[in-house]
Amino acid sequence: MTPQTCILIGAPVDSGKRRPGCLMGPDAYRTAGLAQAIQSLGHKIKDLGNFTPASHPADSDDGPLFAPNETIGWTNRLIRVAEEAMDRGLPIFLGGDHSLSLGSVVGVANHAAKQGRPQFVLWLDAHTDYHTPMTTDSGNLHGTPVGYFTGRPDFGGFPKVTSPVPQENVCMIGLRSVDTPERESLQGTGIARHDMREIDEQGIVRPLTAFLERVAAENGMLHVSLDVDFIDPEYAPAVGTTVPGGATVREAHLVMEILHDSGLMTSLDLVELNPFLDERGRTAHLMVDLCASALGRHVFDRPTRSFR
Ligand code: 4U7
Ligand code: MN
Ligand code: MN
Ligand code: MN
Repeated sequence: MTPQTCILIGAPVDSGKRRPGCLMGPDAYRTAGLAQAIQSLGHKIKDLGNFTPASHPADSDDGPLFAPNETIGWTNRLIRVAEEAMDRGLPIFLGGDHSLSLGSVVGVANHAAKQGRPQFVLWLDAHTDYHTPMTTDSGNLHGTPVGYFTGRPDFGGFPKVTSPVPQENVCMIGLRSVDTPERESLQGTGIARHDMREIDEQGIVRPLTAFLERVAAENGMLHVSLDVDFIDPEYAPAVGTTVPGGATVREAHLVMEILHDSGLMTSLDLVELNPFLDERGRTAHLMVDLCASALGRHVFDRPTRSFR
């Protein structure tokens, strides 16, 4: 990979669910040595520090959704930050819970539209996060980003999504917890959904490389959204929504290594880390190591692998 300028964007978003702690994520990544790990691979770092939500009305305790106004404030802020960062390098969004992707993905997709290039999204998660504010039972907006950036209706009060990511450009890997309304609305969409059973039976390389070949063929931009709960809680305990039966450490690294080989990734979210639930920083360190793999850390050189 040619050396990149990696733009670190601290997004201490904690409004996407009730259990607090993700706001400590950005500083945990810094403490775990994210910048140093990236620099040691020959890349440049620009750390923009931690952002705050755009001004928004106070949230009330009644209503079916948790903290919608604060999440709208974050979405407004992160769309702008993402659009600007895309002109300057490879943005890495340091979460923060997954509701930050309402902003990060819409922002990078707006940028891609300006360039006249299609936006693709690789969603590494136990969950599909395909709810809308109307279908969510929990009221937790970290379960809605894919619904939002693919242009589902009922996101009243949120910024209008002018360049929705086409369903066919979204690939989900790692799934093992999908709510009934999500399953029903995913039915018949073009969103590629690979559950853990498929990974067990076929391996993780096949769905990934098939997707990357499409990104390459269409000269697409590729946003990667890595939810901590993609990985099995045995190795990544610092997350509020643990689901057993997730990706192993090696499966997760292999995804990142192949992403690096592809040279296709143009932006990255590291989300849902709750350092309050961690064991001596091991989850934060694992996420830093995965990010390093995506940016070129390897044991031995290999013949270059082309997806074009
Ligand atoms: B995450 C859930 F009900 N689907 O809507 C919901 F199972 O960003 C979980 O992927 C959402 O961690 C998980 O609350 C959101 C639940
Ligand atoms: Mn998620
Ligand atoms: Mn999840
Ligand atoms: Mn979660």
